[in-house]
Formats: sequence, C-alpha cells, structure tokens
Amino acid sequence: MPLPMDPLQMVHSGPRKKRPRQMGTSMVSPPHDIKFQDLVLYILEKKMGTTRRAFLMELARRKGFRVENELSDSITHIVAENNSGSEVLEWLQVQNIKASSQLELLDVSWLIESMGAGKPVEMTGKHQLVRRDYSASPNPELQKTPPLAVKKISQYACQRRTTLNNCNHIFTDAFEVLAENYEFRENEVFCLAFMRAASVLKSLPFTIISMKDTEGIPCLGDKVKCVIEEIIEDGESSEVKAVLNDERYQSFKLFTSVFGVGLKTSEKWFRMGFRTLSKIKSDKTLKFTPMQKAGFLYYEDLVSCVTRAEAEAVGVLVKEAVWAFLPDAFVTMTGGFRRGKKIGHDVDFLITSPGSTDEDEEQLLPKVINLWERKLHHQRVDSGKCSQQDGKTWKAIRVDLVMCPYERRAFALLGWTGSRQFERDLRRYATHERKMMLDNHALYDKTKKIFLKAESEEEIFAHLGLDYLEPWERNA
Ligand code: DCP
Ligand code: MG
Repeated sequence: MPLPMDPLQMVHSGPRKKRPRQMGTSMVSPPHDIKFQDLVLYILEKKMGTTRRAFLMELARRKGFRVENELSDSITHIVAENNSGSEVLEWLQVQNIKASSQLELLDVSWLIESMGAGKPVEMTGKHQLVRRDYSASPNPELQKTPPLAVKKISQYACQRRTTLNNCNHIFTDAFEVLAENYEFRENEVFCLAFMRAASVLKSLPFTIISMKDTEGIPCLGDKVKCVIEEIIEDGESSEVKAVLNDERYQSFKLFTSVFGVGLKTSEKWFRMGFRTLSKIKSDKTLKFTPMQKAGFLYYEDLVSCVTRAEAEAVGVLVKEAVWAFLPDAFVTMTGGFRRGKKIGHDVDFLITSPGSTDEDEEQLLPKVINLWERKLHHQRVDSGKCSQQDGKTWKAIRVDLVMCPYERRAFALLGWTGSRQFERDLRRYATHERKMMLDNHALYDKTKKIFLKAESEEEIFAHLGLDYLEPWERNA
C-alpha cells in the first residue's frame, strides 16, 4: 500500500543540511499574496540554521503568511525550533526587543501544522513556548506589563500534551533502557523515576541541549540529571552502555521477548544458567504454559512489529467475527494504534454492544475464539494438513480483545487507549488531586461517595477537572 507522503512532514523530519533548494538570499522570489494580515511572523535562525530558515520562510510566504526578514516591534509571532521558551526570551532580551504581552513565541510545529492546514491553526499549549502569567511576579512594574513566564510543566502526564513528535529521543531512549533494567532487577522506585523522566521529556516542544534547559522541569531527580548531563557532554551515557552489555539485562530482554514469559520465568531461566532461547526450547525438563508454547511457535512473527496496515486487516476480521454474534456491537481499536502509532506489539480492541445482556457479554469472546479455531481447522484441512513454512501466507499477530458493558464504555476506552504512563498518572492525579478513584470500569468520588457516570472520554476528563487530551496527545 503506498504511504501518503506529506511534504510538510518531510520538511520537518527530512535531512536538513543536504541539497537545499536553490533559494539563497540572492535569489529573488516572486511576491506572494498575504492571506493572513493580522499575523507578522519572524522565524528564529538560532538552532535552526540559515538554510532551513530560508526554506521555511519561502514556504510560509507561498502559503500566504507574512514573514519578515528582520526582527522589529511589528512582529506578532516568533517561530523557533529546538529552543525552549526561556532561550527565546533570553535571545529577545539580547536583541533589545521587549517581549510584549501581544507577542506569541511558538514552536515550529505550529507553523508546520498551519502550512499543512493552509491557514493559521489554533495555538495550543503544545505550540506555545511560554505562557502569560499575570499574577506570578511580585514586582508591580512587571505586573503592569504582563511578563511572559515560562510555562509550568505538570508532574502529571494527564496535564501534558504528549504527541509522538519526541524531540528528546536521545534522552528518553536512554531512560527507557535504564527503567527496564531496574524493572528486571525489581527496583520499582528507580524504574518509575526513569519512566516518569522519559515521559516528561517526551512532552517538551524543544530539544534539551544544555542543563539550563532542564530548569523548572518536574520529575528530573539527581540520578536522571546525571544521565542527561553525560549525554549532553559525551553524546551517550556510560550507565546505559554498561546495561546494554550486561548479561542479566540481555538475557531478560531476550526471554521476555517470548509471549507469555514475564519476570518470574526469566529469573528462573537465568538462574538455571540459560542464556539462549534455543537451549530453553530444546530442554526436556522445562514445562511451558500454553501461552509460552505459542510464544515459541510463532516467535519470529510476534517479535516483528505489527504495522498499521496489518492492524486494519485484523480489525476487519475482528468486526466480522464479533458481528456474527452481536450485530449491533461497536468495535474500536484502542491501545497504541488509537494514539496514532505506526507500529505496535499487538492490536487492541474494545467491544461493546448497547443491546447485550450480561450473558451475551460473557459469551462473546469464547464464541469469537471458537469461530476462529474452527476456521483455522478448515483452512488446515483444505490445505492438505501441511504446515509448510515456505510460502507461508499468514502472520501470527497478538490481538487483545476487551468486552465491556455499554454503560462503562467510556471508562474502558479511556483505560485501554493508554499509554501506560498516561494511565498511571491519570489514576494518580484522580487519587491525589481529586480524591477520586479511577479504573477501566468506573470513577468514584470519595468525598461525595458516588460513582460518576460518563458517556464519553470528554466527560471523564471534565469530572476530573482536566483539559481534554486527544488520544494522540496521550503518548506519555
Ligand atoms: N493497559 C492497562 N493495563 C494493563 C495493560 C494495558 O491499563 N495491564 C492499557 C494501557 C495500554 C493499553 O491498555 O496503553 C494497551 O496495552 P498495550 O500493552 O497493548 O500497549 P500499547 O498498545 O500502548 O503499546 P503497543 O504498541 O506496544 O501495543
Ligand atoms: Mg497495544
């Protein structure tokens, strides 16, 4: 299936320095009509580079934006890339430009989205590098002209917009390795600390390039900061390097890559001296659960990630099977794919039906599985009972099916869409900030001693007093 190519996306993520299109300052570009008179843009060169800036300026002008070459008081929007709010403010100070309350400081993502939409898109927290804070300053002079204060980042992922556009991969990848190693060593405290740190950095609209950028960011403890500092200085973390070479980490990583194998089993195999899957598979004394047997049988298929096209194809099969028993059922893809991920380790579905009884609900999944087993049997008989691997025309894919009562569908949808870190923080926020209990079935208000009803995810966010986050903003 050909993938749609978004030229703007390519501008954003494609190679930057190579083969700039001919449009140096010497080249005269044709005048473009200004469609959006109220906006006067200035694109910051700092950390963006001359070539990319010239390219973006030309593109924006072609789309009808007014983009100035020089900085002046008439500028209404400053667009920056890889700069934090405080960096842009600092730079403005040096340029002797007062950051007035009218001036918007925006991440380049706003410009790119706007150019994609053909008009200025709404500026949200994920675009704005700073937020106006009218009350924070004790200085009455500053209160008169509202200063631009660096936006405060919440310690809760459910109060941050986290898209898949992660500008801090270099740090978050390192944290995730360390978190996983702590998980393998059952050190929950450090595991959580690194997962939270990864999560908060994923929400930043800029790349951290100096320790100064980490000021004011929550969830970054000393241990985390040490790793950041080392990566800034050396480009890599010695601790991560050591973990990646660690025998226990490597073995656990390998063992848990088998479906049905968790920490307990990995620990056992590791202690028994196993280091490879082939030794484990061929060992006659080991007993495997049905899940582990399937895990070994379809290992290659299951370790290779599920693509979106495959997920969509699975969706068709799931709907077909579910509708055979409950024709009015709603089948929704949840998990990572609902959050916009292009690949996943499985495909998650939520099933719910307005007309179903408790009994229908209980029986649906066994019925679906039974249907698939019968189909598989027929196919095997048809293909002459051979399980030839050559010319294999199918792929084993993990599918998670969740059935829930219709009245609880909003809670189930919110709970099964993830990410895990988002869910964790949503519950933590409910408990600590709202005295409420949230799970995949219900929301309970401990003060009022009542269950709060909801027909949609939006209503649950509203009950919790949270701004709504779209699924693709929950990639914490
Ligand atoms: N979930 C949960 N508790 C669990 C398992 C899952 O709350 N014990 C939720 C959060 C997950 C979602 O369900 O985001 C789906 O679980 P997955 O493990 O499939 O995670 P993702 O779909 O987010 O990631 P992947 O792309 O790896 O499948
Ligand atoms: Mg999933």
